[in-house]
Amino acid sequence: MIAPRVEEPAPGTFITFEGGEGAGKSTQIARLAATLRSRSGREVCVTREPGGSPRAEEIRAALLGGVAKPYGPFAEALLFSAARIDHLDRLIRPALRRGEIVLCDRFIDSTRAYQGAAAGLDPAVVIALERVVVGPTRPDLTLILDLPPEAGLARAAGRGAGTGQGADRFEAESLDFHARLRDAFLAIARAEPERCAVIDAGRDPDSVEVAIRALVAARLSGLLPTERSRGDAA
Ligand code: T5A
Repeated sequence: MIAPRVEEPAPGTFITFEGGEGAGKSTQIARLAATLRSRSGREVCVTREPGGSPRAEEIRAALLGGVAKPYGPFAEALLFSAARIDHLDRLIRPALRRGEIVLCDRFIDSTRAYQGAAAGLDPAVVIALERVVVGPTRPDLTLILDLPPEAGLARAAGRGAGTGQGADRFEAESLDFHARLRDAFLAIARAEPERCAVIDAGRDPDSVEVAIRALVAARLSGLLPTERSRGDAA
């Protein structure tokens, strides 16, 4: 018999970034990481899904190359889950146990939105997978970068221009698929307002960064002390 895994609450802080293609997650994660490194006094771990650990990166290459597409959304969800198990065990949970701030580019909400809402996998299956794969390791805050799909896909295409890289497995889906994704992320935010916040990602990168900093400061007290309060404490 497999004994249930009992987990102590970890002292770290887990922040995930979600949204459609090209919403600006990687750009904003890099900016927030730099801010947190200079102002929080804590270690910051930046990671992504699918991927984040060597084995999970191997699964990422297969998934984004479309290897699992012919098997359908359930099989794809199982592969995302396999990558997530390794990522959680090897990187995320150890970092949280050390008290670090973990910034993760996509996590469970991407499975809910892409394989669930957009590709049609039964929500009960998605939730069951979450329960066994993620267990209690849930984000403290999820920032959903919201953008019309046309704009996000144009950004993603612009980034790939001149690199010889075409659209990946999910970027190549129909506009209707990407519209369902956007609706799904907004529905997740409405259903879990304590965990999630929606950011208007259609603005310039500096304005989006300011909005994200304000949200992090408001939602996670003590993580981003102002210059003034740090000076007062010194
Ligand atoms: N997936 C993932 C699932 O289907 N299920 C799952 O469970 C999980 C975890 C991952 C794919 O896997 C799927 C979802 C994805 O399709 P990926 O390459 O990591 O693939 O895809 P994305 O996460 O979408 O990464 P992108 O790099 O495409 O988008 P980002 O990170 O949101 O955007 P970013 O920062 O790289 O910016 C894109 C371009 O826009 C510019 C940037 O300079 C860059 O050129 N930009 C802006 N331009 C104007 N204004 C702004 N505010 C801008 N911000 C950035």
